Amino acid sequence: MKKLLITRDIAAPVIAQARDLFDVTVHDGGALDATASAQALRDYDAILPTLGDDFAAPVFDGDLRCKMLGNFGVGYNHIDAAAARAAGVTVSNTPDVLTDATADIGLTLILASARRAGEGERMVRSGAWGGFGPKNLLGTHVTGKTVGIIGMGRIGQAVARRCHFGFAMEVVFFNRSAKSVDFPARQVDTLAEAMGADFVVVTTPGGAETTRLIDKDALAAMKSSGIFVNISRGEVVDEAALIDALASGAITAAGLDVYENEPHVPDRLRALENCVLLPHLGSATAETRQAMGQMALDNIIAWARGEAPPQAVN
Ligand code: 8YV
Repeated sequence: MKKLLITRDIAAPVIAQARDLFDVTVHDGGALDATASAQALRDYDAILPTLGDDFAAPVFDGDLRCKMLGNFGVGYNHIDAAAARAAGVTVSNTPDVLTDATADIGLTLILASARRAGEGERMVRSGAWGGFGPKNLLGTHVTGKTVGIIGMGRIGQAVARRCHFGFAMEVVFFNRSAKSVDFPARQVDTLAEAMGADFVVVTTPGGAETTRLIDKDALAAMKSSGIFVNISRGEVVDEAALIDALASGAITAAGLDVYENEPHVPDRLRALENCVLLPHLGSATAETRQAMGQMALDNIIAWARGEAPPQAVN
């Protein structure tokens, strides 16, 4: 039996199926650092890793037993897929199954940040609410506003659809290649133009090409009434510049699901009232997480049978 390492405890039915087909170890000690990943690549035939596990280029040096990484997650910026390929290791991911759940978190953050839901919750829980008031916690209207989508991939389109069909919003988007979609949405030529929308939602992949795409200058293109949402990867945004923009009032609010150095969230950010902070919940529904586990495992099974893993990325 081939040896499979699953680096976190995932849905029980997926683990049970894996145990029927492989000699399975489920790692229960949190994310793998580079030393643990390098060792795992020597000890196992296949690995089912996830976000936080360090599979940067150096871990692929030397003689590896492992030939397959079935990543749990669509984003795989924690894996150097080119270095893996060079070492003969196939990498797969889990697209599509998490698109709706992740887009729903985008809308959660648009609404929660616009309507000051975090502040309101804190007020009620702390006992500070004094009752209804015509001017209490006035937020920003969402319906009919413009949204700028940064990265019109699967998740970007799913957010845009919700904004258009659900909230009658005008959709503009910035995408590195030309893209046509089957609902009203206008592609703009510059990042700054999309940043000028009432709401900005970042849905690009992470990785070298998008690191700090949203820098100080990009944030400066936002309106002072603008609301910024990030559901992609923390490193896509210059977090310090975002904190400055929120603290100075250069932008009105933000809703974040991802951070530059997860799980570290800077004190300055946590102290700000005008942002809603979620702990990377994008795909966190029971149904979606099971589907992600199943897809990751299906790719590993295909590889074990000598077939091409359907969601291979390298
Ligand atoms: C995942 C995500 O849950 O799939 C992704 O890329 O960002 C999340 O929704 C997370 O990466 C764990 O795999």
